[in-house]
Amino acid sequence: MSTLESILKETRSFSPSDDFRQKAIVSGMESYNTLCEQANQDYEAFWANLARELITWHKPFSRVLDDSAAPFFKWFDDGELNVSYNCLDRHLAQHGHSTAIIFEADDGKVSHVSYSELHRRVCLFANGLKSLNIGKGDRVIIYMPMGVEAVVAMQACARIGAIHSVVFGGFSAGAVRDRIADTAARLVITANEGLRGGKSVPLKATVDEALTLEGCDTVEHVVVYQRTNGGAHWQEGRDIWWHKLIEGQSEQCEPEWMNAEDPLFILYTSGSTGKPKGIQHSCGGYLLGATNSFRWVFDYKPGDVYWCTADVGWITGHSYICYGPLANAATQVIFEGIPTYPDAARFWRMIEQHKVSIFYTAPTAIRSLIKLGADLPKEYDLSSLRLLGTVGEPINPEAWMWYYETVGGSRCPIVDTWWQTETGSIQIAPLPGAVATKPGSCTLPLPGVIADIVDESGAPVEPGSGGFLVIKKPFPSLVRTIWNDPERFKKTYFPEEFNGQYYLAGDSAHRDENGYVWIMGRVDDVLNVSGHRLGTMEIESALVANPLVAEAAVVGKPHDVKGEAVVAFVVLKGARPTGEAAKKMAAELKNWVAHEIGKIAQPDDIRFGENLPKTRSGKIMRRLLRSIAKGEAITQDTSTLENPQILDQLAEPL
Ligand code: 7RM
Repeated sequence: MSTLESILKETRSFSPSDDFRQKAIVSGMESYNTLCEQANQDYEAFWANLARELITWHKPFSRVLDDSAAPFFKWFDDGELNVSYNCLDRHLAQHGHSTAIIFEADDGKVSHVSYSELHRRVCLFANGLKSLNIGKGDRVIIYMPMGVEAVVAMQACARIGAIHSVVFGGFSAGAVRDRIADTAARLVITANEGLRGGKSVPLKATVDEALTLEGCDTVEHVVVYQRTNGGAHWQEGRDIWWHKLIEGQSEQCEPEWMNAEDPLFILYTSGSTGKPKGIQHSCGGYLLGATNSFRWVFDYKPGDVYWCTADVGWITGHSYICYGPLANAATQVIFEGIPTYPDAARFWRMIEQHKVSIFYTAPTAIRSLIKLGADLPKEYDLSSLRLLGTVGEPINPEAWMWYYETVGGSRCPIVDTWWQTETGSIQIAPLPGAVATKPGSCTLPLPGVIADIVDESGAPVEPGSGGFLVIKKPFPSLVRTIWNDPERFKKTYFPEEFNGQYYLAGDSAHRDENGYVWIMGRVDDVLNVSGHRLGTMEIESALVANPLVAEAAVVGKPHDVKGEAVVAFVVLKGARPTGEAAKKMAAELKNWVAHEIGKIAQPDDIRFGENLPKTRSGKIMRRLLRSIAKGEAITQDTSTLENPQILDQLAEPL
C-alpha cells in the first residue's frame, strides 16, 4: 500500500465577487501569498505578531515557540493572560451595549444578551463557583443544553482558571462517568432537563445515574440550572440550584491570570479504537488559533450576524461559538434544538428572522435538509447571507452546489473548513476574499499552516495521488497532550514512522494540480479493491450525484478475489424501497457508479435504509456499517446513536 487512487473529477471553480474581495479582511491572492511568505520567512515572528495584535496579555511573552521537549510544544510560555478577559472585559468600553448572543430556544423563544450583560452573568457565576471552592486547575464537567448558560459556564471556568470538560447533552451516563473518572472532576454543572426537538432530555437524572457508578467519588457538588418546570431528584448537600448559587454574589470577578500554557479545557474525542482521548488545549495558543481563524475564515466585520449551528459539546462549539466569536466581539446567533424541528425550514426561518450574514453548518445537516425540502429555502428571504461554511466531513459536490445556489443565491463563497478537535482551530479552508473555491475541496492551508500529503516514508506524494495528511510544523492551537496519557499522545499524533516530526491527522487526502486539498476520509476507512486503494468519499459522492439519492455511506467487506468489495448503504430522497423495487434500484445505482467513476468502484452490494447510523455530531459510523456488511453481530457501543432502529433495515439483504 503506497498511495491512494483518486477517482473523483471536479472541475468547477468559483471566485469571490470583486465586491466581496475588496471588503475582505484578507483581500485577494496577493495578500494571502504575502501572509504565507511571512510565515515562511520567520515562522515564530509570524505567530508572535498575531499573538500581540489579537490577544490582550496581562504579562507579555518573551519566548514564542519552545520545542525542547518535542512533541510537547510550548507557545508564549512566559506570557500571562485570561481567556474570559479577552472574550468579555476588553470589549466593554467599546462594545458593552452590542449584542453578543441572540439565543433562539427549542420553542422559538428569542432573547438577546449584550456584552456587558454576558460579562455580568459570567462574573456572577464565576463567583458562585469560587464559593464552592473551585479554582485554578480544578476540573469541571459541563453537561448542559445549548444556551446562553452553557457559554456562561465555560467562560466562568476560564475566568477562574478551572479546566472545563464539556460533555455533549446526548451522551449517556456511562460517557459522563468516564469523563468524570478520567479528569477526577470536583464539580458537575448541568440542567434539570434539556429540550431538543420538542422532547425533554433528562440531564440531571443522567448525572445522578453517572454518580452512582464507579470512579465518580471525586465529585463534591452538582450545580443545576433550571431550564424547564420539570423537577429533579435532589441530593441535599451535594446538589445546588444555579439561581441559588449566584444569589448575592458580586457582579465583579477579577480574572485569574493564567500562564499561556496552563490548560484551558479538555474535550474528549473518540478514536477508531480504544477509549476516548482527552484532548487538552492551552489558554494562549488555543485562544490565538480560535481568534485569528475566526477573523480570517469567516471574514467577520462589525455589522455581521454570525451563526454556527454546532453544539458546545463539540470542538466546533468551543472554538466557533464560545471562544473565537466572543474574542472578536462578534454578534452571534445560537440555537437550541435540531434542524428539523418544528419543521425542516427552521434554519431558513432563523436566517431570515435574525438577518444572519455568515452561516456555518455541517454537510450532514445540509443533506438531510435537501432530502426534506430542497425548495424550502426559496420561500424565505435569505438575502442577508454573504458567506456560508461547512465543517465535520467532506461535502460532496452535489450538496455543495445546492448550498451554493439554493441557500447562498450563487453569491456567497462557501468556506469548507478542515480541522479537528486536536488542531483546535481551522487549518485548511479558503480565505473567502482570496481563494477561489471548488465544490468538495477544502482548498488551501491557512497562512502559517505547513500541511503536506505524504506516503508511508514521509515523502510528499505526486499531485493526484492520495496519502496521509500531515502538518509539518507545530502551531499554537495544536493539542498539548492527551490528559493522563502522554505516551498515547506521542504514538498517535507524532509517530516514529515520520521520526516523530510530523503531526499525523489520521485523514487521507490528495492534492490537485492547483495544490488544492481534497480530503478522502479517515485513514482507517480506506478500501482496497483489487489492489486499488480507494477513499470512501469519492464513491459516496458519485452515489449522491444520482438525483434519487439523498445520502450514502460506503465500506469494504472481505472478498476472495478482489481483497475487498464495495458495500454501499443508501438513503433515497423518497421512500425506502423494498422487494423488487429495491433490487431494481440497486442495479440502477451499480450501473450509475460504474458510469460515473468506473467499474472498479462499483458496489457489489447495496442496502437501503431510511437513515444512516451517525454519531451525535453527524459523522457516519463506518465501523458499525463494516460489521453489518460482513453480516456480523454488532458488538460496538450503539448508545450514542441518534437512531438505533435503522440498523435492522440496513442489515436486511435485498
Ligand atoms: C471540526 C471537527 C475531525 C475529523 C477530521 C476529518 C473530518 C472535519 C472536514 C472533515 C473533510 C472537512 N472535529 N472533517 N472537517 N473532512 N472536510 N471540512 O469535525 O475532531 O470532530 O473531527 O472530521 O476526518 O479528521 S472532529
